[in-house]
Amino acid sequence: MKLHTFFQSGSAYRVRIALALKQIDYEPIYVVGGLGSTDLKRPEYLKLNPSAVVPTLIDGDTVLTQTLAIIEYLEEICPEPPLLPSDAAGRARVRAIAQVMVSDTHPLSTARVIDYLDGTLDLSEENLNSWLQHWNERGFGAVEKMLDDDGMPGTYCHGDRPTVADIALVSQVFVAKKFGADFSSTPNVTRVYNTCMEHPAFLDTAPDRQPDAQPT
Ligand SMILES: N[C@@H](CCC(=O)N[C@@H](CS)C(=O)NCC(=O)O)C(=O)O
Repeated sequence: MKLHTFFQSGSAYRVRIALALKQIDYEPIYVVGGLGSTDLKRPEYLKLNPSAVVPTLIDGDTVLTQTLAIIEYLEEICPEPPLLPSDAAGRARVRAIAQVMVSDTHPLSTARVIDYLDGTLDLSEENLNSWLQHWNERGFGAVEKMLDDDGMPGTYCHGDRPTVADIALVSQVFVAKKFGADFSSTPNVTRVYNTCMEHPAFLDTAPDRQPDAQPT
């Protein structure tokens, strides 16, 4: 497999974690010039990923985009260890937590959205920071309640082993930390994050441990 990736991409981090948990080897292809760079807008790359984003996973002739779809593909071709619970209600809960992070929260703090707010709409730095804080706090506030309210025991989001929910939570904590998000009012999120960061699959794939990492 080949993975188009960039160290600072929270989305690519998700797929790196899933590949590591399933112990699938891959060849990384690093974005040149960073997120939002012309490298992602080359016609050859747009053929693979029309949204001009990372990650893209190539498995033989199969081109895969969108992290949740990629992770579910990996789950189907390599079921062990499972990243989804065995029961329907559990799978729905895990997917719901993941979607609060991946679908509701992450898109509002991507490079293209920041560039538009900052460049096209000329938002002040103060208002841009307020935007980023607001949507991240809202997303993590929702996940905090989901982890708190339904009494699901365990050290991870759902029981005692990592699932897609943990992958989504950890990658978004990384994104939110870049913007200086405050996690003092989300103890469950912090607890799960700390648990995950003791696991080599989360730690070794972390942005600052990637070969393409640059000083920030
Ligand atoms: N929903 C997409 C999001 C992909 C995405 O936004 N990737 C970011 C990096 S985390 C990116 O490539 N951004 C470039 C840009 O915004 O121009 C997924 O889950 O794959």
